[in-house]
Amino acid sequence: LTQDDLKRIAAYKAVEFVESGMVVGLGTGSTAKHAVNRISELLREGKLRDIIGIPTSTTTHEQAVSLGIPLSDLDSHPIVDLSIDGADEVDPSLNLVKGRGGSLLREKMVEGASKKFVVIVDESKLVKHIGGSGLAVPVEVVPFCCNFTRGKLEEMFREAGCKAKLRVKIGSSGGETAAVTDNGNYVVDLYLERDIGDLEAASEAILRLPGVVEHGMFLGIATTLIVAGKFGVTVKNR
Ligand code: DER
Repeated sequence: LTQDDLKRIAAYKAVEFVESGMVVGLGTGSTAKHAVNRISELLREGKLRDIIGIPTSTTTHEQAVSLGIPLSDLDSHPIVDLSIDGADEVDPSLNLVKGRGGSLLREKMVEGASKKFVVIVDESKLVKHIGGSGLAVPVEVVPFCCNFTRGKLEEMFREAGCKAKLRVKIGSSGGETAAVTDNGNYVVDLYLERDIGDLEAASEAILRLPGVVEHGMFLGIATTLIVAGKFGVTVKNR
């Protein structure tokens, strides 16, 4: 089984929770993509009806449009029945790191408005503590003086050996430019060497910084975790 097979197995398992008539938050990333495909398949087969999708990124919006899934938004549907999305890291308390795909703000808005949020991962995403994978905790920041904000974030987590880096992409001219989110903001990635300890305190400290829009730690939002591994797929409720 490849990693993508595991992602698809987890995604298909999550779609079993989708019932006809639901308003469903559609996640973003290579795992959530399989869930969106599966929902469209069941709609085509008539096994699901009257689903309204709330996409968490323009990428997912385009995928869902191409698959004919009826879409709406939080303005029209402020309460979402069920969201399905991947994660970059999951700790034993179902706290997540998300946003390596840059969609964390809309994901947190949709998934935070959901009665149920089912996280779908392959087993490589499981960590002992947030930031433990050595990969980054993303923070969405306004473009204005983003280096000032970057410096403040790095200082804030100095104890955890934090290196804060502005996320860049290769522009059309071949040079590096700041990556821009669906909302026109930038992303600062926090690379941590040690556990940051109290996640709630860290979350509040980050959000207090003027210039910060949102961060990619999803604390107490996920309700169900589906993990696909070489020994099968498990479902764990919070
Ligand atoms: O960027 C994101 O928030 C994605 O949902 C990420 O957390 C998981 O992406 P993946 O399923 O491609 O690993």
